[in-house]
Amino acid sequence: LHTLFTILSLCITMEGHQEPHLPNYMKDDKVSHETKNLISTLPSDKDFMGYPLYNYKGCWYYPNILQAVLDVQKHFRPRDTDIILASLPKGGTTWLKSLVFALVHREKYLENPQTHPLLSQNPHDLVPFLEVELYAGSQTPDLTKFPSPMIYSTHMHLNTLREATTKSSSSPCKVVYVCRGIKDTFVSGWHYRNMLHRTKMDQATFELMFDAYCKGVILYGPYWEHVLGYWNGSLEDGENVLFLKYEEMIEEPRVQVKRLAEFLDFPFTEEEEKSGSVEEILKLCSLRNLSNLEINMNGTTRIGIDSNVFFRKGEVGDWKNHLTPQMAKKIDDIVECKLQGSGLIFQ
Ligand code: PAP
Repeated sequence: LHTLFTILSLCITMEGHQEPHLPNYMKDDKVSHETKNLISTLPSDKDFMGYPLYNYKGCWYYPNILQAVLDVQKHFRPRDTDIILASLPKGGTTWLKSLVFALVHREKYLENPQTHPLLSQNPHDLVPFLEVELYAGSQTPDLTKFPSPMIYSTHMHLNTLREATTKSSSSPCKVVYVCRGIKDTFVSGWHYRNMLHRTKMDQATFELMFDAYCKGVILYGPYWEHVLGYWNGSLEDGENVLFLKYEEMIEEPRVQVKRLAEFLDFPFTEEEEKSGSVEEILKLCSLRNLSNLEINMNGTTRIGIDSNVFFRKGEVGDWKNHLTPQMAKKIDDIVECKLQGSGLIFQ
């Protein structure tokens, strides 16, 4: 596998022909013998840069991520009170992490708001990813040291997550999912990959990535399988699965944050509402506020990713600046067809 990685990465079309900077989760150096055997039986394909992806139970993974997912399934046993935030990459993860952290811990920082952890730490370091951080590298972390409720995050499919979570809790812990229309998710992902790999990929690579989205061969994809899993989960078990849309959060942030607080059993009191607590949280977690903090401009997250790559425009409809009308129609038609009959609609 390692040789394959090296050969493929040499074939990538990029300015300067540099080796792209790769995060650990895209590598294959933490895979156990057992997982290598499993991988050899799985359907495989290549991502738009030529890196191999493997399909495990309907979802595409790079080898190290798959190893971590298997370890999560084997070892992760949350408490009933824990909260899990789920999303596809670029679906609104960073915003959701900051909002839920701010909501759950709001009483602690009333007296000294300047000590709020969101002012000195990246949201990803306050709400760790299960498979990208805690279980990465085949670790079995001690989760008992975390306070209750602990907020975790994941990009795994709901069925994969539930295989782990239903083994321990007497009641399933609450899961909040955020999703974003595929075109903006794709465009956000394109900018992210350029920043992540510290390179500037060309138009031909942009088109390859677009085709990969249309085929569904992307990390954690296909997009429609991911969103449908959580959408159906929220319909079947609305008490434990909340489905949020990034676009609705942008359009009516107050309504959506109150919905989120109620779902998590941390509702705003009348007094809090009158004193502007909802607005305070929205302001604290706003893109403008977070992206201008020193830690998010110049810091690096615990998993070694530059903090600033998580903040860009945060606009609905930025895809119009990148996709041709034909590309937009193609991807819209695919998603519409895949979501048909589900009741899930993207404007
Ligand atoms: P991740 O899954 O890798 O953590 P994620 O946070 O889901 O990424 O997506 C990043 C997008 O959310 C960026 O969108 P853009 O590329 O279209 O600009 C980023 O700007 C946006 N984002 C990050 N933080 C916020 C926030 N506080 N409010 C609104 N949008 C945000």
